[in-house]
Amino acid sequence: LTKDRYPNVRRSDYSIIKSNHLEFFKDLLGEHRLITDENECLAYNTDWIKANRGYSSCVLKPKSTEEVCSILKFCYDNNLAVCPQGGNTGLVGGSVPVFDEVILSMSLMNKIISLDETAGILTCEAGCVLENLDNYLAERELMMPLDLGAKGSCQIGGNVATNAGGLRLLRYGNLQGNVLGLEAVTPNGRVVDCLSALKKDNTGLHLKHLYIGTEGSLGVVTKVCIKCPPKPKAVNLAFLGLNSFENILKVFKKSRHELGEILSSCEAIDADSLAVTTEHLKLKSPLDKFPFYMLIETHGSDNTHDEEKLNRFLGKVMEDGSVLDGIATNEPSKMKDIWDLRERITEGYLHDGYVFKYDLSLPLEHFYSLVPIMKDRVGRDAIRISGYGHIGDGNVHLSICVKEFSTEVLNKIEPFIYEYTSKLKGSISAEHGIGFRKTNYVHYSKSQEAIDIMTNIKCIMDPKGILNPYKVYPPSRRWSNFK
Ligand code: FAD
Ligand code: 2HG
Ligand code: ZN
Repeated sequence: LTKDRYPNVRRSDYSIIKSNHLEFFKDLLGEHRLITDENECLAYNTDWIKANRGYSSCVLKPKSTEEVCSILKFCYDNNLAVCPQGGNTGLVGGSVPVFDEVILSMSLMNKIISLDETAGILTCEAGCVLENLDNYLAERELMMPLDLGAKGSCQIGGNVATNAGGLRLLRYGNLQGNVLGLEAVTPNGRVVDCLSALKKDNTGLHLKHLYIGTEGSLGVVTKVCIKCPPKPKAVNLAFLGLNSFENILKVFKKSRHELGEILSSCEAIDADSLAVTTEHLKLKSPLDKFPFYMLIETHGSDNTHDEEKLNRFLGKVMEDGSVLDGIATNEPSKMKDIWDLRERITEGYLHDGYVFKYDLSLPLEHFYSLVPIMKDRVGRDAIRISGYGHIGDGNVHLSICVKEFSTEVLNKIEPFIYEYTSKLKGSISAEHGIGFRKTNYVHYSKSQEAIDIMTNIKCIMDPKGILNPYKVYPPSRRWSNFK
């Protein structure tokens, strides 16, 4: 990992951090919230999957919106590039610097501001860790409207910035719907107060959407106001073994009809994906080996009703042969063990080698089609090729694992995989975003007009291009417009 490891990306002419800049940050934050030590900076420079690394020598940890404003105003005036960072669990290289951008870590902005228990509306700072928020709400019989494997580290601000999807989007919807309001700071240090707690507010443009899913490229999210559903009184989980992808579709369709309003999650896993958790992480599967597995979860308010409904559904899918074996449970520890088999696949894959990751939306009938195609194209060069993900949302996670990164393998995968997705009118990034890794491929999912509008918005909101440079926007558009 050297400084020139991104041969196709040139550092733009931002200022290089100097002692007078560091003096300013030290005066503002004190010496403990300014990190300059190379070893300490390393974790902030390296992403979760260890595929992206920057070399920033300046990490800043503000504790208030006012401090974020002062930092951004100073960076803007001094032409210093900035990389906002939440829990650093992003999977597309958006959360770490590409070169020496100042890292703005939001981790100390972690206070809960208020909770309206009657309406289920939480207002908190952006650096709150998702799991902490969920635990806080659970004590008050509420829950966060999203859940993902990274919940122990990811922050609500990062979730909002990426419009994270997760395991229950099918039931609770995405953050574009659940975030009622937010506060953000512009690249030149002004506060945009859209921290509305109203469910209905059609007063002109909904500016919050400039910050939801734009990956820290237009502003830094400092506070969030979010709708929180009641914590379900009854939770049930089924783990099923199946022999074909066609049967996964049949079972999903049936689950929608039979489970109706209580269906809260529907996930699919193939045998090779499950194997990374059973082999590398030594997790135990409660079922024998099958080509495919499904997790089907229900959230409801009456366990007798839900259990009866789930059992009736399971009886039907076993009787018609689409499910070969399965277990259902509502014991919390057993449900957690089953969820671990699904949620820890990303982690398990890290033990295999280098993983080419694709996070695609595809029409349901094509959800799994790329796995056999890729097995044909990449063949023996790969250690493992597998597909799993949010079947209920049409979002497949395709992983192609090789011993170590190889351009030859990459060329067998890309741009083919994007062309394929584009032809089927899918999305080249269903939930992880564009970040640094996918900027060359935006056009496979967006028209030229749409890209022009995106770029124009970036130019208006961040005319010097100091926020998260080299990311989100296609390079050709980026450089000509911003610098
Ligand atoms: P970071 O990784 O720190 O940052 C992500 C992006 O947001 C970066 O571009 C960063 O600059 C920007 N950003 C962060 N905070 C702010 C802020 N306050 N203001 C402005 N910009 C900001 N993603 C899903 O969608 N669904 C999943 O199911 C899912 N599962 C995952 C499971 C695992 C094990 C892992 C490692 C990741 C998973 N992810 C998933 C990806 C990732 O966790 C999400 O994208 C998450 O929302 C990122 O949050 P974060 O706080 O870690 O943000
Ligand atoms: C998940 O659904 C995440 O587990 C991560 O979105 C997917 O690692 C991946 O490719
Ligand atoms: Zn996912």
